[in-house]
Amino acid sequence: MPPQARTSTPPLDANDLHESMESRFEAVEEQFREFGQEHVLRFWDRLDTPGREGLLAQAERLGAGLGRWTEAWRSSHERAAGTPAGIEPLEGAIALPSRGEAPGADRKSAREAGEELLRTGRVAILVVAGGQATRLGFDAPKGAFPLGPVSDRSLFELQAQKLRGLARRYGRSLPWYVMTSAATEAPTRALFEANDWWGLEPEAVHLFSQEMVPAFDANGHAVLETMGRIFESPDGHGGVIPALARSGALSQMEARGIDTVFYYQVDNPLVRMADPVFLGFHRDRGAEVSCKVVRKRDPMAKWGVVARVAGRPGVVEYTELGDAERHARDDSGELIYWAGNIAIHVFDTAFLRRMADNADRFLPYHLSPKKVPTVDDSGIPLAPAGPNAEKLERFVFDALPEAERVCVVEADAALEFSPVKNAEGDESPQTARRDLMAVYRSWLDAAGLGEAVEGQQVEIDHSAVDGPEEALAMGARQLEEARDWLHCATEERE
Ligand code: UD2
Repeated sequence: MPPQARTSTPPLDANDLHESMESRFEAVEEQFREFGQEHVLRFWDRLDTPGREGLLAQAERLGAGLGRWTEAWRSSHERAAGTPAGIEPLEGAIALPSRGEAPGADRKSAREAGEELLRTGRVAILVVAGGQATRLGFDAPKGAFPLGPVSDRSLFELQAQKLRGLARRYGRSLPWYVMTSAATEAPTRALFEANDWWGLEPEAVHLFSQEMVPAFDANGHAVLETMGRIFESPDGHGGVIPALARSGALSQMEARGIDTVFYYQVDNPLVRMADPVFLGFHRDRGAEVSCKVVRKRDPMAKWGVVARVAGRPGVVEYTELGDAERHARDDSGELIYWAGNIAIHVFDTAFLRRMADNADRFLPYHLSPKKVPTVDDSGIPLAPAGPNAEKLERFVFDALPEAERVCVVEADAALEFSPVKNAEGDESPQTARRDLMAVYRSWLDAAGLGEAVEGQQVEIDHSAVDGPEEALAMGARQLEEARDWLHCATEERE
């Protein structure tokens, strides 16, 4: 017998195990009772040993946050619904160049400043990809969705190509921080590994997970998914800020001298990755947070708007904008609350640290109705017909009013925003592919290849060509010469 075995604690026998489990149960029961949540343990006597182990482990993990979440549910119910008081239209946004309001020289110097940040390793890329793609009805991480119009490349692969393009252009790999959740982490990691990180350096890709939180019923009771499992869902994209701190990613950025974080959502294939002009405006204007917005034309579009709330910049979610504000127009017929939030931001690392240190204060939980599987009082599974619970979510833009200075830059939706949210209709794979191809066509027009691809499906490899200037610089005079970076097909995808 090796010596260390003699000195180690002898294994617990069945009786000891039973006792230790019972004492853990008592501790958990007391903690859950304190917050009126002990009902989640009511099927304890009917669970077998592995079932009890599972529930105990979960309850012990959730115990530390229980008070915060129960209180968050209660206080959210007390907050008045409707348009926030003191809302005013946004002023001072940097307009599109086509409006002739932003001097060309300004843009040029912003681009140079942004490129300098990229060249000197001060920028990290951050994508939030922990959502469950419920509306899309896709049973895998949304980033795995096949979106390439010709190749069926996934959203993640299209983004990885853009990162390779940046590395080529700026002579260094940008670190890519990918936030997943318990719902998406394992399949996301498996996808990246199976695809050899799509040619990126594996050490430049950092997957980390957001927190999971319980959902509550109409009485503020945490919902049981099965007799032995408490229902949990990801804590919203605002969970990214505490998750960056908890996972060590934020410290890693600080240690590497990264002071600028480019943030986007996984579902927008048109994202202009680490756009140097946007990064440069952020720095030139001395902002702690910057937002890209697009002009809202349809008052019913499901985009939050960037506005001023109680004198501070903030985002008002579409569900919180009252009818009067939603439809209000100025003399020229434009919506007064026009600045649609496309969830593309730049954050200062120091700002993220400040928010993470006080996440409960700056990033409150919001409630959103959700249909969750549950059990009845006899433990029999129930499949609810409609929403039967409220999940708790943090919104990253709630941090906005805390920023010393915010810079807002208008973008052209046709070029930069076409998210994949729904299975069909607006904001679906069909519209995103259509819009992505329209962007590719505009690059091909710039390169003089527009006519040659007429009537065809097109896709461009972003790692080689990422924009009209680069398409032109390839110097291809016919399709044959563009074979390395341009893919065409005559058939339209289903
Ligand atoms: C969000 C905005 C909306 C508009 C729109 C633009 C909110 C509440 N609304 O709408 O105003 O700007 O985006 O596209 O933000 N995610 C996580 N973890 C979570 C939840 C979401 O990582 O717990 C990610 C998700 O993977 C996706 C992104 O956040 O990349 C957006 O989530 P969504 O589709 O639920 O947001 P949506 O469409 O309600």
